[in-house]
Amino acid sequence: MASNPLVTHIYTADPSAHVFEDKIYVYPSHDRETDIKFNDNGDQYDMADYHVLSLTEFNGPVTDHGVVLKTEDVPWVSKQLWAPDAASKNGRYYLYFPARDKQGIFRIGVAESDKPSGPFKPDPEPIPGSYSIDPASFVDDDNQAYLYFGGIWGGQLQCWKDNQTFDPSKSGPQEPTGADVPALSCRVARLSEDMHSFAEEVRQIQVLDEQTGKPLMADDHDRRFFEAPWMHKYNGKYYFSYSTGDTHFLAYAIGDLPYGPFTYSGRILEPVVGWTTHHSIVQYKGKWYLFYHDCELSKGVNHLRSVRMREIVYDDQGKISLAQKQ
Ligand code: FUB
Repeated sequence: MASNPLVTHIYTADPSAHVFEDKIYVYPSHDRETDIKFNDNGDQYDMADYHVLSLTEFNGPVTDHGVVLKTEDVPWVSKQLWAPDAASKNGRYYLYFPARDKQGIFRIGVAESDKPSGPFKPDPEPIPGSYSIDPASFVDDDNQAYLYFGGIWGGQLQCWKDNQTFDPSKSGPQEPTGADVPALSCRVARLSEDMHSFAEEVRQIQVLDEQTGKPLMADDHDRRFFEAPWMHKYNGKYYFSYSTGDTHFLAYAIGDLPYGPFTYSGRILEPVVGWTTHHSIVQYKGKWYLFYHDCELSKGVNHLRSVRMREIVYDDQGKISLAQKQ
């Protein structure tokens, strides 16, 4: 059973939810109408600003805090403000967002505010060494912050080698193939104390098969990482979750460290209406919630999505399932 969309006055997607100042704040993409035809590069996802939403109860009223950042505010951005996330550290708030730079290459920017509801003031340049899409921040119990990021095909992850070299010939719907070829995976770096840069070389994380202990392979499209990383902690374990892209699942893997390795542990959500699936997981007032999107409100238009939320539960082994009663 799906919940209602959080809001219906605008289309929203890619929800990153956090509890700040006793409320749930949701940092979504703001989808808009476009004449750009659907393609596997995601050109039709042509978003130009961000709103922030907040709520204090499941299925309760939602406040739209309005536009908190737009393309024109950011000197390095050319187009496509894709899935953002936010973090809080030492009383300040940080919005991380991917966009194409003036050369058409996806980078990740950071913008700062003194309030979770923004507005956010962007740095004039992207985070040095950042690339691809879908930043997801995670501040651990020891106050160390990490940024997970990456997405293949339209998100260009397959174009990057050694964190340095961008190969434009790999743009578009292509990725490594082969039953014995390791899949591409999400990237992670610890953030600097001021949250504006990477404090270390970007690493690739590994998702391991639960039986063999070997990394998932490129042909394993039902389980391999595609985009939409999220990190949360439950019972002292690190839960890395993500979209499998062209197979449309939300999957998760569990590890003992923020860097992984993570052992594949199953699916959180089956395919929704629409091509993309993207989510976040947050604890609020003792319950756990999955925020996700689908295209039911737009009657299946892939780039016009709506954010929803559902309660999730954990079993004795720490496995996730959707709560039966919503
Ligand atoms: O919203 C644009 C892109 O669609 C996101 O960056 C991906 O995760 C997918 O949801």
